[in-house]
Amino acid sequence: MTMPITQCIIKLHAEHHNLEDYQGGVPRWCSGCGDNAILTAMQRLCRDENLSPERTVFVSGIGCSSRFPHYMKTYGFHGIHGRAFPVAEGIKMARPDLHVFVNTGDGDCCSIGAGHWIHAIRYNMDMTVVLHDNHVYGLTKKQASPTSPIGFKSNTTPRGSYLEALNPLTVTLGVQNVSFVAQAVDWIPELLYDILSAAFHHRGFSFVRIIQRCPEFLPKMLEPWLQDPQKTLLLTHDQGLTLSPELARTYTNQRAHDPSNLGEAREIASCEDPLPVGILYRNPAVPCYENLRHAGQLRTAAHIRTGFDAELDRFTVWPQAAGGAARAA
Ligand SMILES: Cc1ncc(C[n+]2csc(CCOP(=O)(O)OP(=O)(O)O)c2C)c(N)n1
Ligand code: SF4
Repeated sequence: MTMPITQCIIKLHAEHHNLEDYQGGVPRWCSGCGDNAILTAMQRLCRDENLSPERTVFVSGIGCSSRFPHYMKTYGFHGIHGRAFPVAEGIKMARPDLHVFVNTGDGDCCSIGAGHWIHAIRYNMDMTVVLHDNHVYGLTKKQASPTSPIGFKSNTTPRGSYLEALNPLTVTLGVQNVSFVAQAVDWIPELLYDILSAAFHHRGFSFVRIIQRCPEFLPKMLEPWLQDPQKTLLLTHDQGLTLSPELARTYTNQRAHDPSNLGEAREIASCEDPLPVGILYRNPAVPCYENLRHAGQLRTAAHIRTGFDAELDRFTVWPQAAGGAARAA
């Protein structure tokens, strides 16, 4: 049956989304905080992909960056410190049809949430993961995080931190079933957008580390990279990013890198100066856990109810049973 033209127009209108459709509460981040740029890029991506807000969910842990879901007008879950991944995995298992995003800080992901992070990489569920790496615990006012540079003076390391920083890229690239790893910086909006877009289009666990400015607690730290374009190494490839002429003129330090080459991705990831920006690794052939488990299939309302009833029955004490024992399942 064909749809009348008026209904078609109404449907088209209803399904087209503007930027405002994704803009939630007014962000409370400090002025100049890199989280603002990440939010803008993400809202643009949602608009350009015309994602249905009611079929999109942002999941976070705890931290300044984890306030992200409040600022998106989609579904959201501002969760428990370090636990964004298991929540997101549960959502994806129950509703594989949803677009799932995770926003996590370097403390949230690489410190208290590190165990969940490692296993989430291995499960390779289809979600876009944004690591807001500002190298510090921002929300709790300046404690060292695993990615803080050696010598960094903070409330927990008043004499300067003693250890080399953990590298989230090499860690992720070292885990079985890794399928997508990229690095962006909050101050090059064009690349930030393109990298988030590539991550979104990858089917699997897309891990994007974004080097994020925290002017409140590390005001000068990233200044050298902002001042000198030679300190940034842009990764280019026809299977990766293509640069606009303007960007290519400014950032002349470039390297052709095939994102299917895991060995080379690991080598590039271990370099911090110049800072690699682009897609390090992509392997679309890695299976997603939700597909291996056929998640979402057979999950009609009737099936869910039957399963739920059966589960409750297992623990029901039936009055007619001798001695009040639980009925055998
Ligand atoms: C179980 C638990 N432990 C500690 C805290 C305190 N806490 C809240 S946020 C945070 C660190 C946040 O740092 P990060 O994840 O890097 O995010 P940022 O604020 O820098 O964006 C800590 C330790 C908490 N909320 N819950
Ligand atoms: S403390 Fe740092 S991370 Fe938190 S909102 Fe301010 S600038 Fe951003």
